[in-house]
Amino acid sequence: LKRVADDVRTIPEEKVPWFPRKIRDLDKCNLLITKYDPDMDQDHPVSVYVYLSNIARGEPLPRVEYTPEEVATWREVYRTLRTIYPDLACRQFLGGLQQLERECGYGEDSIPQLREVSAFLKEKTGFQLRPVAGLLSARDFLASLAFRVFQCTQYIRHASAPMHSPEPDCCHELLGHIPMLADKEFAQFSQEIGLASLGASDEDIERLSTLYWFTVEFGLCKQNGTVKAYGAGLLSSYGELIYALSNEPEYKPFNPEETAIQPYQDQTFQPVYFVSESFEDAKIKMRRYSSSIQRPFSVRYDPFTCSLEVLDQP
Ligand code: TIH
Ligand code: FE2
Repeated sequence: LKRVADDVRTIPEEKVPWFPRKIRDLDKCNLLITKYDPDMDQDHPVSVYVYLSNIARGEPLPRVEYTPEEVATWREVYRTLRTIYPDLACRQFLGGLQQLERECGYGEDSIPQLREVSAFLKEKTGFQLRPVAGLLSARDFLASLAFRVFQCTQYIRHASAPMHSPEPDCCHELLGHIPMLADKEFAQFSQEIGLASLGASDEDIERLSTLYWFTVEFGLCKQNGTVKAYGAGLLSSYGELIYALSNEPEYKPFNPEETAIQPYQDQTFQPVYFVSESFEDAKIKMRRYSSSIQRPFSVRYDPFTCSLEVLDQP
């Protein structure tokens, strides 16, 4: 499925894939890639609330009544992870989580609602949340980051597998991603990946989503001489967080050219993790990589109008 922008001037044979220009256009960025049927997946059942994401801009985020069993799953996930965060999570994550606990009702007793969390984030870094019914195409998911919009699942993993889920669920979004997105530098890093993806070729999208995978989802970074986790897929999985910092897997220094082509694993733990010297370093390297991606135009985000300026390269 490819939409082609008719309003981007290009030389004829170089078609630019359609991309959103304003935040409202994200209503069209909801292409689900897997028809994930939890009843068919016996290994990894989840209970699914299907809220389709064709929610017009401005409509309040839907509230979910979680069942007592679901809250019990959240409690177990929260409690076990909370005990190991101080040793294994990066500083930015711990700071964000503390703020969420103080200001946004985070704790083991209830599953935070996207509506409140979105309002919290908006104040911290300008990020906002949108509900999504399952896995999105990489192109659509990355495009939303360009507008500081984070597409979130709202259902929770099955009670039988609290320590690792092969698919994102609300534990992953709320515990893995949200504390990081409350950090200004990390929010910027995330948006820049999104901006680099707009109108990019399928091959570049593949490389950018691999980079996203090994940084935002499974990234490690050095802090005060020790390696800490900042990737959301680690910070929401007790099993993989312990494993990733156990010295058992392979570690490689983060280097976008190499990281972008590393094959990855989405059903079980990663065999390799990439370690950044610092956030600052990851951001600089990623920027250098992004600016090497060839596009017949350049984009600039206007935060006042939440829209893009698209400029033809001279
Ligand atoms: N493995 C993560 C967890 O157990 O929370 C969820 C995912 C992250 C990235 C892909 S699936
Ligand atoms: Fe994620």
